[in-house]
Amino acid sequence: MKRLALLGLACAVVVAGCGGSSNSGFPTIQAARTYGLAEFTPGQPVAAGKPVRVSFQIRLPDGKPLTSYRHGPGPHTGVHLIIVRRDLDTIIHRHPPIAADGTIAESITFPEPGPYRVVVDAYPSTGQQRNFQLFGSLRVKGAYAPQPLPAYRSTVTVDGYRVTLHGRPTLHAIQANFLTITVTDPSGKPARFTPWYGALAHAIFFRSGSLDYFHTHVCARGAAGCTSVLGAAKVTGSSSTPGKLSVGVLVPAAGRWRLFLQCRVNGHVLTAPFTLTVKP
Ligand SMILES: [Cu+2]
Repeated sequence: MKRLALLGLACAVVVAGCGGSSNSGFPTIQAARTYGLAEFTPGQPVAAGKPVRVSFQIRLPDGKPLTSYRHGPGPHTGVHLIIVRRDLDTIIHRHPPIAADGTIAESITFPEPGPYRVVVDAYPSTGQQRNFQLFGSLRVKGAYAPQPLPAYRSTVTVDGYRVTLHGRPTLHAIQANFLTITVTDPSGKPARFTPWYGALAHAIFFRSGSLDYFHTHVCARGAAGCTSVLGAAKVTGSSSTPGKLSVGVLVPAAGRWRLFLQCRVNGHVLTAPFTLTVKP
């Protein structure tokens, strides 16, 4: 109950039309006076391993498509399309192009069968609104063997890069905290981060089971539009030493969370997943 009440509050503060969450079935056009996903494709299960065109528009409360999005440097621009398998085994994160008529489309190859949650995190340039999320789902054909959430591990190796979480702060819901994370390249040297989708690192959080979502960033020094806001709490990551990140954690509810840390090193985009426990 507490969790739901807090989430409701966060939605009311951050977003005018926080509706649109559908945990099952395909996205539908929302009722009047809320933002919604429209013209979402694919509307049918798709094959794994083949490119699929994922496309949609965001519909405004007045029924028109949203065509005006924030742009510029920094990560808080346009539309972030984040698709996770329900068991949090796979994540896809893109910032697709937006056509003049508001159509957003991206070609995506889904690696594995199963049910996926679609999160559209939008940064409109109009109104007072910061950003808001809309949700959908899609299914990739084939047998789905859900994986249990892995136990906590402090080091994850991706393509020879070692991503290590140092210390283990006690994390609480709706309280900003920081994780110190280092990344070394295959030769053991500190990684050099280069901006990807406007940030040195993206930290995408999903809660196991309910798939609640939050997203924070680490930006280059002096970058604008890098602070994530949840109700009255704010967090901005930083990186002052090569290979080292101070990653902001801010999540709406207690539980077990998957953190997908993404950064670009030597032209490589790395995705390092960590399991985190967040207390009430
Ligand atoms: Cu991001």
